[in-house]
Amino acid sequence: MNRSSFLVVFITVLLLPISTVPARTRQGKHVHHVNKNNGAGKLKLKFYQKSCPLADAIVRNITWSRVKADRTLAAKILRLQFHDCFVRGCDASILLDSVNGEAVEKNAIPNHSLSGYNVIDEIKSELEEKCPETVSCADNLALAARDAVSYQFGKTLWKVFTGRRDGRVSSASEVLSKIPGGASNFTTLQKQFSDNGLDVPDLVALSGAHTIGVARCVVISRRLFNFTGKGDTDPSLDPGYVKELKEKCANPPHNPTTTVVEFDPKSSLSFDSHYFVALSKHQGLLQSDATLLTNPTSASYVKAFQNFEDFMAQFGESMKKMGNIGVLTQNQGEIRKNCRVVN
Ligand code: HEM
Ligand SMILES: *[C@@H]1O[C@H](CO)[C@@H](O)[C@H](O)[C@H]1NC(C)=O
Ligand SMILES: *[C@@H]1O[C@H](CO)[C@@H](O)[C@H](O)[C@H]1NC(C)=O
Ligand SMILES: *[C@@H]1O[C@H](CO)[C@@H](O)[C@H](O)[C@H]1NC(C)=O
Ligand SMILES: CC(=O)N[C@H]1CO[C@H](CO)[C@@H](O)[C@@H]1O
Repeated sequence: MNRSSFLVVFITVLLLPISTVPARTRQGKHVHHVNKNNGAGKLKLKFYQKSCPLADAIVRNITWSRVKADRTLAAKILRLQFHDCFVRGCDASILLDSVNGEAVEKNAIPNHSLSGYNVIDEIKSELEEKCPETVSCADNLALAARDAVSYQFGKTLWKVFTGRRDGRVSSASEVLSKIPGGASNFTTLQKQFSDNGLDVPDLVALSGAHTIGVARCVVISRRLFNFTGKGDTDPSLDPGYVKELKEKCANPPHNPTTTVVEFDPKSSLSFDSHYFVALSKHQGLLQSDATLLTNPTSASYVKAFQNFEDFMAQFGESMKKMGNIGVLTQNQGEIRKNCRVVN
């Protein structure tokens, strides 16, 4: 064992509560692996307190003013963080622009409707002005996603641990297998989430992000008009809801790639627990939403999260876990000067 790995194990053992020492040290290899490859434990609150005391305020200030002017941005920015974290971890790889025609994450198919990049750029310029090369784009995005959702409440809804660093790689080819598709079944969703250290309560709570925002008709066209290839409709959908959706998405007159429908009709700008109420009435927009009713455990969370406090408590916890995925810390990666390009 070399000196640094000895130190890691030694310090880890010191930090463990006495009662768990025997069990954990037998899995010493595993503990070491976690320390080496998962920097989540190195993220902390007030990471920028000394290096950039204004960081949190700058992010909140700009995010709130942009969301105030355009309430639909809250959903955009929240979704950006999800797409960042599920591919290569929360390393701001989603923000990188293509160089020399190489397709990056934002060029991949699930990107079509992603936006909000300009807000992150605007925050970044202000951060660079006040504290050059200090605050990562990955932290910028994690804080902005929290603040975008929080605007509605006038206070921050969950704690964001910071200290992430930015990755230097972004590749379109990695996206499709990592970002769940709207037609996913429960097995696939559970697998994709557990690959990221997220369990069923996380899956259900995070799907609750669909309490805000919209989806393009194209992502539900099959479900509405050609479910099994016979011009039929998904029978698990509430018939009244189907009628509404069919009118909104009928092609012609509507262009399915540009026409959008709200995830949570009439309250798509409000972060609340109505998504779970609608879902229970078989009015979940995507098959991936509806499928949460097909598993007894997830169905029980769908029921529980109809209570806003219970939903919010789990959502905050799950966002923290999502924000930990594959983070780079300390001397890994870099602090990008411009979120769209590596240094
Ligand atoms: C459980 C697996 C998930 C699936 C299958 C899924 C799928 C989708 C799809 C297909 C859309 C519409 C995209 C389009 O119109 O092209 C969408 C939108 C959205 N997703 Fe998800 N999503 C999932 C989880 C999440 C998570 C974990 C979050 C955030 C924590 C999230 C946040 C959003 C938001 C806010 C929107 C609306 C964006 C807007 O209004 O522009 N989704 N999602
Ligand atoms: C927040 O925005 C207001 C108005 O734009 C500005 O006066 C204030 O200095 C900003 N605060 C920070 C910390 O950026
Ligand atoms: C779920 O979807 C995957 C991928 O499309 C498929 O291979 C699998 O058979 C499906 N599982 C169930 C239970 O339908
Ligand atoms: C419906 O799906 C079937 C089978 O995938 C396909 O052959 C047919 O062209 C589709 N119909 C429409 C109107 O898209
Ligand atoms: C913003 C952006 O990069 N959009 C791209 C999303 O992916 C499609 C297809 O791969 C591209 O044509 C878009 O330019």
